[in-house]
Amino acid sequence: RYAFFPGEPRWPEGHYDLTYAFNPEGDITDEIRGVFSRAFDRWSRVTPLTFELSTSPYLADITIGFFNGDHGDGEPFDGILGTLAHAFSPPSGRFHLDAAESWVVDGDVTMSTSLAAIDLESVAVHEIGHVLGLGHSSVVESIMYPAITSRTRKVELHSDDIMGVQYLY
Ligand code: TQI
Ligand code: ZN
Ligand code: ZN
Repeated sequence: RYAFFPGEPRWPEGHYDLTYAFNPEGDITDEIRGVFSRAFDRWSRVTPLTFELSTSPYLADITIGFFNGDHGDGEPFDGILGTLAHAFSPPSGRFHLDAAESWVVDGDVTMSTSLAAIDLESVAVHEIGHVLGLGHSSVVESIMYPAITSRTRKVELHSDDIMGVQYLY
């Protein structure tokens, strides 16, 4: 079953039109932009929330960036596998991905040459769940279940994810 962060933090009512931006240090391709756009769409279809791409990471509600190792928030990345990404509970909007992973973008492996490749869209849909206030679910088929397999694509929200996010919004 779905879960929330302690205290059930969420984006406040009246602030449902959220913006997101990519950290300017990254090399964000149109394919990567497409992956995030689709991932946000999956959540906006089942909630009153909307997500619009902004060019300013200073003004955006949600900031997305790829980082290596220690990147200044006390939760360093660890290279290939281990931690892949993390996102903080609302209203932080910080969403970081480990640049050391070989991310699969639209079925193609990019950014490195490891055998253990992780589907970027699957991780994006999961982390956006955290950005919106969802914790981990015990339902194995849900997006918020805390397990992922190399090269596996799991991007469709399960009714458990939808019930969780609709409780918040
Ligand atoms: N990162 C963990 C995660 O996003 C970070 C984390 C651990 C966390 N416990 C948390 C975040 C509690 C919020 C609340 O779950 S990860 C998966 C999954 C990771 C894991 O890199 O291990 C996905 C990133 F679900 F497959 F395990 C993305 Cl999809
Ligand atoms: Zn971080
Ligand atoms: Zn998680």
